[in-house]
Amino acid sequence: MNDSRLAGLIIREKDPENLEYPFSTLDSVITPNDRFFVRSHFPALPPLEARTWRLRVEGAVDKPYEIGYDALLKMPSRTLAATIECAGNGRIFLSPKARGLQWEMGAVGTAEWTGIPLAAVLERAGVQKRAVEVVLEGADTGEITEEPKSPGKISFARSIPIKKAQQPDVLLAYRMNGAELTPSHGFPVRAVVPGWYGMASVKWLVRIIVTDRPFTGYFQTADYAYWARRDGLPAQRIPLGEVEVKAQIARPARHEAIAAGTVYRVHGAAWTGETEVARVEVSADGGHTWEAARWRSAPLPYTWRLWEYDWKTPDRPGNMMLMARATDTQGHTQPMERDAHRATYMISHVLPIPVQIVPAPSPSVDAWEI
Ligand SMILES: Nc1nc2c(c(=O)[nH]1)N[C@H]1C(S)=C(S)[C@@H](COP(=O)(O)O)O[C@H]1N2
Ligand SMILES: [Mo]
Repeated sequence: MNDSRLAGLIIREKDPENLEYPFSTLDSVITPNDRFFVRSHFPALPPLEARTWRLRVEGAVDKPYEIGYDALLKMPSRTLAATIECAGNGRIFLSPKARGLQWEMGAVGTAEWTGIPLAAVLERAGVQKRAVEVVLEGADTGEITEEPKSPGKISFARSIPIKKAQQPDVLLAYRMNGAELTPSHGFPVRAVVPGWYGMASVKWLVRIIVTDRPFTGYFQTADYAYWARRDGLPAQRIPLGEVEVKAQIARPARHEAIAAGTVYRVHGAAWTGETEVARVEVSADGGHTWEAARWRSAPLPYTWRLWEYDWKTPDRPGNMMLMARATDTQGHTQPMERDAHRATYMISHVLPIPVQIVPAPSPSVDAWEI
């Protein structure tokens, strides 16, 4: 592996490959491929080749079939932008410290994906009436030896409801920002499930199983799930699904030094699941007062929107806390407090960004000499 490929990504773990986008470098809607975060659960990349790769479609269908790479690529394709956020993005903000990869704000990125709608691939098989879910299985396998432990060696598999699977925006993608998928991002074909947390977008896709009952596999219920409560009791494991509304500040970066008595352009991105972000607001006083940010990019379905806000910094040096919060078109606003029942995922409360106000630089020597 050529390590220059890692340039511009923070290594959270090398084996399995878990690489983070330095979110403070955000400057465009599309994240370049070599800066797109990587989240993989098993150390070995599955050795897939386009020439021999096969995708099997089976289960509650009339005509199970297998399709190769060239035949799949002959089907009508679509290209759409979608933001993918890992459900563990922002874990470093949890206190007490939560187990799992300590992602800051860069387990998220946006790409333009080209692929075949999953709906078309399913239609070819003839989905039966009893179908309720579609399981997507990757070729990668291994054993999870940390808690929660896996039942021996397993593959990466996740399901989505049949209704979601039949939406035309769910893709079996083979291109990312115009380029062939890289091995790390799921070559030759991956799922892209817009509006859902990243775990649904299964990489190295090799099998699609239409099921007549909910799938309850490891990555569906033991991991990437939370306890729903009934009568005050944890009653049921619910698989993570739709992304929750969220704004992140790119600049200032955490602990950035900012000059007193100036105007600083705060900027970042905001996104949500299957609806749209309606507004972003910024607070510099711990959430007592909020002011509207301006949009810096156009609205696009399933895609983060860049925003900015001109902050008049205080005249005196000291420590400050900046916050941004987003609201979606259904009126959901990010909560100030973390809901502890979500354990280690869905970190969508307002994230406080500490900054340091420092004295404005004194005029330089050159300036004096003029
Ligand atoms: N086969 C397979 N698919 C997978 C994973 C994996 O480990 N194996 N990780 C999932 C998770 S948790 C996320 S957040 C996204 C990350 O996609 P990326 O690595 O292209 O950014 O892939 C998902 N698809
Ligand atoms: Mo993830």
